[in-house]
Amino acid sequence: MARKKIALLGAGMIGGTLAHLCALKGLGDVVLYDVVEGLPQGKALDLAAAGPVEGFDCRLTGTNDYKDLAGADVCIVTAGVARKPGMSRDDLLGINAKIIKAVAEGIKQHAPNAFVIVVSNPLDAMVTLMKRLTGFPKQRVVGMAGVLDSGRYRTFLAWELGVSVQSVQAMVLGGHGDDMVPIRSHTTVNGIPVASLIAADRLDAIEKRVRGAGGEVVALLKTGSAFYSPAHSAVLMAEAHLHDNKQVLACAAWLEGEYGLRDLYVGVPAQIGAGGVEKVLEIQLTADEKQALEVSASHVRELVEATDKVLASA
Ligand code: TXD
Repeated sequence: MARKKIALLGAGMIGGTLAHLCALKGLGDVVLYDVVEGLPQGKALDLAAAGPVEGFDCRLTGTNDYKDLAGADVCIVTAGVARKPGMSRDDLLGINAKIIKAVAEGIKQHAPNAFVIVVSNPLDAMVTLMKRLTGFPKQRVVGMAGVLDSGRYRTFLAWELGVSVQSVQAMVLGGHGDDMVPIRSHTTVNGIPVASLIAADRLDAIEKRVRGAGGEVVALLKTGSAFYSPAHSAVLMAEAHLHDNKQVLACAAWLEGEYGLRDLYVGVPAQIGAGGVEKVLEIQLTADEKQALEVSASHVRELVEATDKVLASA
């Protein structure tokens, strides 16, 4: 059976890590695209030489030409600028909206049947733009943020309890911003509700750290934002699609009434398989969680409106 083709739009810190992970996992042939001459080509050539060492035979190609996206099964979009210290994700909107517009047009023309995973920030607005400009169905355009935010939540809880991260199940829903919503009521340690293991004030502190974890990495790195964990998170989603393993993951999915929300992307539990976003799962939320989700969703709407203004004035 022919290998699948994964196109990575953006060959920066996350894009390069994505290429590395796709090759190591044998997910398929990889095309790295970027606007910077030589960057995708150099990373592809470098990674290819690891093939004999690690035993992967996938083809790795670097390009500055959208035509090389032809036939991609999956497109993962990290094109854009990343935060610097003191910047919010929303501050990236002006620049990244124009970049995502160009990328969406490239994908629409050259990879019209691809499953598109958007990573670029501000995530919820950029994935909305991607769906609108490609015209792809909601099943084939999804945003990556919740898998990362849930991973951060799981990690901090595991550290607090001194248990394996694999024993902690948790989801962070809502927009990928400071008002993201850790769903404490569905967070467990091997089925044990976390609220029975950790005091409420400590859980408040942990959840506050989760909301600020992206900024914490930016402040430490000073030159950019997190890239290893975002890349692993996006690859998990790509793998769920390519292997049709129907994982239920926190993803930015297009809602049409679920959770009382309509016509916008918000982080919700979604089943990812060969059909892309195959379904959105509606779970029982506490009154506080429901209200927090609505607040987060209203922030997403504001971001989408701001994006429309940026593009209208471009
Ligand atoms: O959870 C999440 N969704 C977030 C997303 C987690 C972390 C980072 N988040 C965002 O991903 C971040 O705020 C950025 O908007 C993207 C990519 O982050 P990365 O760290 O990979 O940024 P880099 O290293 O600057 O790489 C971006 C690349 C860079 O090589 C540019 O030359 C390229 O994007 N770029 C383009 N590629 C294709 N097409 C166009 N037009 C383009 N413009 C810039």
